[in-house]
Amino acid sequence: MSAPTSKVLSGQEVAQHSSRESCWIIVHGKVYDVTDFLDDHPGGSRIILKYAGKDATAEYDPIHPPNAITDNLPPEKHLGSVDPESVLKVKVEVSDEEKARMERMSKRPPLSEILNLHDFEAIAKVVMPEKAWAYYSSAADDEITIRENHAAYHRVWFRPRILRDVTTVDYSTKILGHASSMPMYITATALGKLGHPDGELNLTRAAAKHGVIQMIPTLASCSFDDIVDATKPGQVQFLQLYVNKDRAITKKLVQHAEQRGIKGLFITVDAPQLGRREKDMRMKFEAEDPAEVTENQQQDRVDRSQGAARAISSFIDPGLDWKDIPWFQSITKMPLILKGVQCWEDALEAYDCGLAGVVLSNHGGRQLDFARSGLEILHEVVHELSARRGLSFPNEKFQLFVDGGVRRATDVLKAVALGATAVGVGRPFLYAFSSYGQEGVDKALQILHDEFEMNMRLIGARTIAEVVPSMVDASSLSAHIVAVPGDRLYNSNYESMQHARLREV
Ligand code: 173
Repeated sequence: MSAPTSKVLSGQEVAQHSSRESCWIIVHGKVYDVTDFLDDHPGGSRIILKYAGKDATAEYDPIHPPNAITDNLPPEKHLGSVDPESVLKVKVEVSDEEKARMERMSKRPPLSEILNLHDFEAIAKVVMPEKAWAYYSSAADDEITIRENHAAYHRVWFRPRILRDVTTVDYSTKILGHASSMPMYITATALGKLGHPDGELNLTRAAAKHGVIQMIPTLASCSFDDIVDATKPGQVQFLQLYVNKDRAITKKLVQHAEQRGIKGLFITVDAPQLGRREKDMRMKFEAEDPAEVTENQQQDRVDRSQGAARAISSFIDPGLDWKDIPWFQSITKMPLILKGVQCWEDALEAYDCGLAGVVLSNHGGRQLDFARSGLEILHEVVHELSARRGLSFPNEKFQLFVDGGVRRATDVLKAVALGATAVGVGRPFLYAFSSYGQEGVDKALQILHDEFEMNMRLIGARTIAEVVPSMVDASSLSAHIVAVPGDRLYNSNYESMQHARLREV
């Protein structure tokens, strides 16, 4: 950790260290000597050199975990703080593209005209910075799985019950024993500040208002403690965990989370290596100035073509194994859930290991392309665990969750009917806060509430316990070719991938 130094430097002094030979940068009012670190920066040296001698906070913030710099630089490289008045602002010319984007921002429809979760995506696509949109929306390889995640819901149809008094309906439930106003939670998504300066705090605040649970990502843009500090009394949060090769770091993080009151640990098991998200990768190439690339190629040893996510995920341990499970059980009393289970065999193993549940998920289609949808896996897991262990679902002791592709309360109700305790929703909330900040997330949650209320009545269920398997026909779920009417809203938001193109000279 940093040796606190009280030295105050002037911006002019910092500005003199603006070269590869001596490179200082300012982040959050602190000055760091990163000369020796340049070649080790996972994102390459070029981006740091752009800010040499200057304030790099705005570039640094969205794509780095908050402590990245203090954790990676030895204390003697922490040079002190800087007199803010004397700092040269990096002159960022507002590009024509950015001006056009701000213009589009000013034309957003009022929230009262946003009717469903698809609408947020349609607005986000045109008002977000291109790179941020590419990062959030991209998925693995040919993006087949991301689309299948949504399409799978079209292969399950309702068998509603009638003439039940549905004057009042209650769709609240319990997730890992904690109250939730709906059978859904806000799932973990990285790098919230790419979409909005308040990042994940938009989700924390809206979750409190609507009585839903937020899963905090390991790779949030806001610090873990800031996200926990933003809760209201009694508000429940879970933590998504990427397991570090250095288990001491993971142990510290997990125990800190438990001590701060986190109520469930969701260990990600589907990302031993980050998937190729080509839309995101192509954006990186297009953003580069060809002249600069050639000039610096020799000096830049790190392959940055796979973007910030790949760079900051290098700590994730591909060696994670079933053998590690007892260790997790020994370091925490929090319920442990595996996130990213994709077949009944692994769900069964998780149950036999004494875990609290599994998330049947393919990481929003961002990892293995042609991974099946969570909904399809759910159906199989319920069947096999009932047959092999006599379990019935939803089950309090071993809970099944699903995520990916959910846009409507009807989607959630289908998963609940098939045995899920709750369903995770990720991207729609990113799009909501990227286009409207916290109010967007509030509105998205309100839309889901309204959809639940109506659809509970229409299927004839007064409580979540009454949403049972016989209320759905899932006979086509695992048939991957079934003609159903296309979802026009979803399809018009889906942005086709692009081929490589000739450069404009
Ligand atoms: O899906 C992701 O983008 C993701 O999980 C991730 C992993 C590492 C760094 C940033 C994001």
